[in-house]
Amino acid sequence: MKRRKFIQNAALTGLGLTVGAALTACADGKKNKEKAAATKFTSDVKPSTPMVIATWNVPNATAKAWEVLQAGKSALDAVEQGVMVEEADEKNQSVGKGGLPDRDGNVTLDACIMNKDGDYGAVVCIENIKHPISVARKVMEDTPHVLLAGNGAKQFAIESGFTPENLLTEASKKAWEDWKVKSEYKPIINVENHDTIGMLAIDKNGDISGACTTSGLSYKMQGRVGDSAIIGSGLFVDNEVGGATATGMGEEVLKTVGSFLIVELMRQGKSPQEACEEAVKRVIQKSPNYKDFQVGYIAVNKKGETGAYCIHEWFNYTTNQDGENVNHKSDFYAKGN
Ligand code: SD4
Repeated sequence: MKRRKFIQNAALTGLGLTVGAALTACADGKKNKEKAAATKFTSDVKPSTPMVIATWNVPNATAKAWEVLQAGKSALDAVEQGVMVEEADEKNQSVGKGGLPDRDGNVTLDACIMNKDGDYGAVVCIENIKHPISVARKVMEDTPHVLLAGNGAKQFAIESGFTPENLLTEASKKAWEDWKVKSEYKPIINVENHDTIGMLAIDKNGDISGACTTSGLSYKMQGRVGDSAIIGSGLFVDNEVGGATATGMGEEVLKTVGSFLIVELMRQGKSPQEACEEAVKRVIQKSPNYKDFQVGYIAVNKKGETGAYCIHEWFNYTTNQDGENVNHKSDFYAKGN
C-alpha cells in the first residue's frame, strides 16, 4: 500500500488517532533600533513566574512539573519529570507503559527533549523501556548523537541502567485483539481525554525547555515513527523566543514542520496564539482531507504568554502557574467547515 494511501486509510478506518536574537544591548544607531522594534522577543524578557503548559488534561503531570520548578530546579528537569507521570500511567494508552501497540502487537515509543541551549535528544521506535523521555535526555547529555532508533536505543537504555519490561498491559492487549477482530472503524477524533503529552516549561531564570513523548498512532505499521520525537515537528524550543509542541496526526505535523514553524512565527512577532493558528492553517492548506484527522498545537513565548489551536474541537491543554492547574479548551478551525 502506498504511504499516502495507508495514512488516509488509517484516518478513515479509525486506526487510532490516539492519535531574536537578543537585542537588548543594541545601542548603536538607527539600524539596530529598527531591528529592535521589529523583534518582539528579547532574551532578557522574563515571565512574572515560572510556568508549565502541556497538551491534554494532565493535571498530575503539570503539578509534578510545577513542584520541580518550585524546588528551584530547571525547566529541563521539570518537563522530564512532568511527562514521566504520564509515561508511568498505565491508564493513558497513548504514552509509555500501557500504550496501544502497532498492528503486530509491539508497543513502540517515541520521545524527545530539548533544553535552553538548543540541545536535543530523542529515541524513536524504542521498546520495553517505560521512560523513553529519560533515555532521550541521556542521548542528549551522554552521547555525541541526537537520535537513537529501535534496538540501538533500547540497548543504550539498558547500558545506561534502565530495566527492560513488558509495556503491553492487559487492557491494551485486549484493545488490540478487539481491533484485530473488527477491522472497520469510523473516524475517531480525540475521543480520549488525553493523548500524546507535549510539555513546555519556564523556570525561575526565565529559561525554557520542552519534552514530548508518545506511543504514536495506535495499530500503526511496524516501524512507523510520528512527529513527536522529531525535532521541529513534535517539539521545538528556542530559548530566545519560546517553544511549541504538537499532538495529533504526526504525518501532517511532519510535512509542515509545525513546531519549528510556530517558533519562527513568534520570532517574527506573532503571538503564540497567532502562530499556532497559522501552523494549523498551513496543515489545512496542504491537506484537503483535514476533516479526517486532528492536529493540535500549544506554544509559549519568552514572556510566558501561551497559545493553542487545533483542527477539530475537543483538544485541550493544561497550564500550571503559581501551583494552580487550569485545563483550557483549545480554539479550533473546523467550525462548520
Ligand atoms: C504521532 N503525534 O505519533 C503522535 C500521536 C498523537 O494524538 O499525538 N496522537 O503521530
